[in-house]
Amino acid sequence: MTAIDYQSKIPNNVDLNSDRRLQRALEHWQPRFLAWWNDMGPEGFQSKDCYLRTAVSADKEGWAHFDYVRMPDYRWGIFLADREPGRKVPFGDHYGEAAWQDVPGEFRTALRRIIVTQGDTEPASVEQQRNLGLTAPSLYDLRNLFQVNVEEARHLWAMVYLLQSYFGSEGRDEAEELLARRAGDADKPRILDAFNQPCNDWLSFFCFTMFADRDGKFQLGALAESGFDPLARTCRFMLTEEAHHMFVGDTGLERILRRSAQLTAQDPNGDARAQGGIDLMTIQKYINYWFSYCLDLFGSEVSTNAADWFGAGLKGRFGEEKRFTEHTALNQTRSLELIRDGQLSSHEVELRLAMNEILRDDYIDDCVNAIRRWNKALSAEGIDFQLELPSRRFHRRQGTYAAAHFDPRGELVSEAEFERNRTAWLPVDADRQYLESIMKPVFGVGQIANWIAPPKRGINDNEFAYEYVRL
Ligand code: BYC
Ligand code: FE
Ligand code: FE
Repeated sequence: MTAIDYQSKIPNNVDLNSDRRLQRALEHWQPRFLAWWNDMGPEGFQSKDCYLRTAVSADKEGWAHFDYVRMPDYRWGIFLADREPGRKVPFGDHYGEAAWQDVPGEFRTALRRIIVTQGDTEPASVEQQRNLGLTAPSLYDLRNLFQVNVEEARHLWAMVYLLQSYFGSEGRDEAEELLARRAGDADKPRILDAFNQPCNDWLSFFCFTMFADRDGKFQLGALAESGFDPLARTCRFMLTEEAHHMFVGDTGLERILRRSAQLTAQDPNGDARAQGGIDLMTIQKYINYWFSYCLDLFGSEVSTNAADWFGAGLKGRFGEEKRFTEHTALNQTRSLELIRDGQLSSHEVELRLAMNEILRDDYIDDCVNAIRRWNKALSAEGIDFQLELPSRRFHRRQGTYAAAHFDPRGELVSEAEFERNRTAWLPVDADRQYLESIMKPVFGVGQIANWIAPPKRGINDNEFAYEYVRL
C-alpha cells in the first residue's frame, strides 16, 4: 500500500499535503468530528488505555499495528487501497472506458446520494452502540466493541473525504449533516431504518455486527467495483476492516449459543434462563429481528435506482469483475416473487431492475452458511435445537413484501395471525428486560459473564486473560 503519512494532523495516504484547499476543509471538519465523538461515542472509558489496532506507526504491518491507545487519541485518517494502473469501468453502459478519477457531471447527484447514504450508517452505528461498554461481558469483548466503534468512525472519514474532495460546497454541507443526524432521533434520524433501532444489549450487538456489518460487506463490495475510482479504492480499504467486525458478530453469537446450550443441558427443566443464561428461542427471535431489518437495507426488489446505478457504472454486483463474465446485464431477466393484489406471484423482471435482489441473494447465502455452522456448534454441545434463518419475506418494512404479512417460513399469513404470533417470532419487552437484568459488566482480567462462553483465543496472539482495557 502507498506509504501512509502519519506526521500530518490527519494521517493519510492520499498526499493531503499537496492539496491545501482540501486539507484546510478537512482540518476544519476534524474538531467537529471530535466533538461528535465526545458527545456520541462510547459512554465512559474515553480516558482508558485500550488495546487497539491503530495507526500509530508505519511499520511493516502498516496500519494494522496493535498498541494501547486512548480512544480520543486514535489516529482517524484517510486510507485508500492502491490505484490500479489502467483500471477500466468494469460493468454497465461505460464498460471498458477508463475508470473516472473525477465525478462525471451527469452522475453527480446519484454518486452524492450513494456516498451520503453509506456515510450516514457509520456514525449511526457508533451512536447505537454507545452504552454497551457499561455492560460488557469481558475485557476482551469491551476491547472488540471499541475497535469496531473507532473503525466505524474512520469509515465516516472515508466518505467525508470523498464528499469534501469531489462535491464542493454541497459536499461540505453533507459532511456537516453527517454529524448532525442522530440514530433513533425523532427529528433528525439516520437515513436507513436499521440504523435507528436501539442496540442496548450484547445479544443485539452481536446480531448487529453479524447482520448489519455483513450488509456492509456486500454494499461496500458492490461499491468497490465502481467506475468512480476513488470510491472503489476507499471501499476496498474499508472492507479490510469490516472482516473483524463480522468476526466479532459471528463468534459472539456462537459463544452465546454454546453457553446457552450448556446451561440448557445443565438445568433440570432445560431452562437456560433459570441458570442465568439466554434461552435459544430468544436468540432465534433476535436473529429474526436483525436479519429482517438488514434485508431492508438492500432496497426494493424492483428498483430503477439500482438499474440506473448499474447502467451508469456506479454500483456493481458483488465481485462483478471476478464472478461474472457478462457485464452489461442487458437482454436478460430474473424471476422474482412479487406481491400483487395482496398475493404472491412470479414475474420476469429485467436483470438490471433486480440488482438489489441479486445482492440480497449473496448476502443471504452468507447468512445461511453461518446458521449452518452455529447449528453444528449446537449439535456438538449435545442439544437438538436448530436455528433457522427466516425467509426473506418475513417482517419486512421495505420493498414488495412490506405490503403483506409472512411467517418466518415465508408463508403468507393474515395480519391478525402475524400479530398473534409476534411474541413467538420477535423480541418483546419482557425479553429485553430479561437481557438487561443479566447483562452486568465483568471487568476482571480473564473473567467472563455467565451467559456467554469465552472465545477460543484472544486478540493478536494474546491470551483471553489479557488486560485488553486498563480500567
Ligand atoms: N430504511 O427506490 P427504493 C454499513 C427508502 S452497512 C429507510 O424502493 P432503492 C455499516 C429510500 O431511501 C451498508 N428508508 O429503493 C454496517 C427511498 O426513499 P425516497 C449501509 C429506506 O433506491 C454496520 C424509498 O424508501 N448501506 O455500512 O432501490 C455498521 C424507496 O426506495 C430503506 C446500505 O445498506 C431503509 N432500509 O434502495 C456501520 C445502503 N430502504 O428516496 C456501517 C445501500 C429504502 O423515495 N442501499 N428506503 O425518499 C441503498 O443505498 C439503497 O439505495 C436504498 C434504497 C436502500 C437507500
Ligand atoms: Fe463501516
Ligand atoms: Fe463495520
